[in-house]
Amino acid sequence: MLLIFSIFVTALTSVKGCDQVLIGDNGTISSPGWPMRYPLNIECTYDIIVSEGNRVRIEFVNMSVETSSGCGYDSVKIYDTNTSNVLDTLCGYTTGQVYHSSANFMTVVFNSDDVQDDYGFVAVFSSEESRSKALLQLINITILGQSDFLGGRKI
Ligand SMILES: [Ca+2]
Repeated sequence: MLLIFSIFVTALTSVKGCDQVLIGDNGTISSPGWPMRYPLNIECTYDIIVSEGNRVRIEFVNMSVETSSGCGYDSVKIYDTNTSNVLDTLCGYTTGQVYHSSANFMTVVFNSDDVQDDYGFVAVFSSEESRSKALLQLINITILGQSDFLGGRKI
């Protein structure tokens, strides 16, 4: 619990209703009232923003959301905000799912209907280097390495 709290405070969080905007390279999101049961009839949007040039990695570490076909009753939807693609729609009791955004932001939307609550979810996010940024660094190293090599040869 202490660990979760310390991760949580590393992100700047603003809360409006149950909606949250989280700006930072590490943080935690959870359903309202966690670890108590979530309310009926809610929609909560979590906007996660990490350092520019990086991308968001999110892992669902707790999941207790009413199971239904196609998660039509209660659901956790993960959006790649940059492309508007839905990366996945979750419900039920499976944990350990990991998702990556294509840019430095991601949106998670939690919905519950008017019947049957449950304990909800916890997800931990972090910032990781995007492939294009890693590639740029590799190119820089290669070019720098080459110029050093040419300099050393004194052509
Ligand atoms: Ca429900």
